[in-house]
Amino acid sequence: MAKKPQIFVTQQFPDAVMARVERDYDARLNDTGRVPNAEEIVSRTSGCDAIFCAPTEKFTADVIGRLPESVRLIATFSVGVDHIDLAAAKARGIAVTNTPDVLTDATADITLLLILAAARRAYEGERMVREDRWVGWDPKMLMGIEVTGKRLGILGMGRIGQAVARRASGFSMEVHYHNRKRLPKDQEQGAIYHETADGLLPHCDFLSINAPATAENYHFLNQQRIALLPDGAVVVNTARGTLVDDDALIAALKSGKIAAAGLDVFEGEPRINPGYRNLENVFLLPHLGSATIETRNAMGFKCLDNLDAFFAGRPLPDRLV
Ligand code: 8YV
Repeated sequence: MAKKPQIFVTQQFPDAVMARVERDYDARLNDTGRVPNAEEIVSRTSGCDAIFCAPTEKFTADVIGRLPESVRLIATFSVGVDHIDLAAAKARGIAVTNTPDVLTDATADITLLLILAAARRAYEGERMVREDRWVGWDPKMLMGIEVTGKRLGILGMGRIGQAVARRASGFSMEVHYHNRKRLPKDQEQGAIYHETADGLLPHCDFLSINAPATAENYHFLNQQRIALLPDGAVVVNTARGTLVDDDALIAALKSGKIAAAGLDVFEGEPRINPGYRNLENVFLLPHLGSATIETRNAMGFKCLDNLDAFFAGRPLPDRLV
C-alpha cells in the first residue's frame, strides 16, 4: 500500500472530518489542547508534507521561512487568510488553500442575528428574564430600534456581503454598499453602490462589516469614520476584529453616538478589550460566524478535498497561491 502523506493537524476538527483525516493521512495531531505557537508549528511539522490549520495559527513570513522544506501545502479551515503571509508562502513555493462558499450562509445568518440582537436589546432582555428581574409588561420597557425599512450599509460585498444583502431585503431594508470594485448589476442584490467607504457611512442606519482584513483597512472604523455615521447607528462586525478601533467604538457606544453594536470578532481574540464587558448596548459572541454542524463539517471536507487533490497531483479547488 502506498505511504500515506504526513500532515500536521493543528486543531481537533469536527469528528467526521477527523475520521477522514485518520483514514487517509499519516496525521500528526496537536494534542496539547491549546493553539500551537510558532516554535511548535515549526518543530511539529518536521517531516510533514502539509499543514491542516485554522486562523488561530499565525503563519508570518518568519514562521513560513522556518518551516521544513518538506511542507508544500497549507490548507486553512477558514475563508479568511489574514493569518497567513501569502507572499512569503508563494516565495517558498508553498501552496495555500481556504474554504470559500461553504460558510457564506452561516456567517450571513449570524450577521442578521447580531443586527437584530443589537437593535432589539436582546442581551438586556435575556438577562432580565434569566435573573428574575422582569416585574411585568411595561409599554416603555427595553424599547429598541426598528430594523424593518432601515438603511443597511455593507462594507465588503463579497460572497458573505451579498448573502447579508439578500437577507436584509427580507426585512425591507434599503441596502447600500462599498466594495473595492463595483459588482456587476446582477450581483448587486439591488444595493446602492458608493465609490468610497467614507461616502457609504452617512447612509448607514446599520453598518455591517464584511470585508477581509488587510493592512490598508486596519482600524477602518476609527473615531473619524464613526463621526460620519448617522447619530444612533448600529454597527455589526462578523469579519475581523482588526477592522475596528475598539477604543473609538467603546467611546461611541458610551456617548450614544453609536446606539448599539453586535460583535462576533475582536482584535486579539480570544482576549477582548475589557471596555466592552460593562456595556449593556453591545451584543458579544465568541467568533461563531461559521459555527454550525453542517458548515464546520463542510469546511473540514473542503480542506481535505484540497489536500486530496494536492497529493493526487490534481489542480487544487481553492488554491490562493
Ligand atoms: C472560521 C472565519 O470558522 O473562515 C473564517 O475566516 O473567520 C470563521 O468562520 C474561523 O476562523 C475558524 O476557522
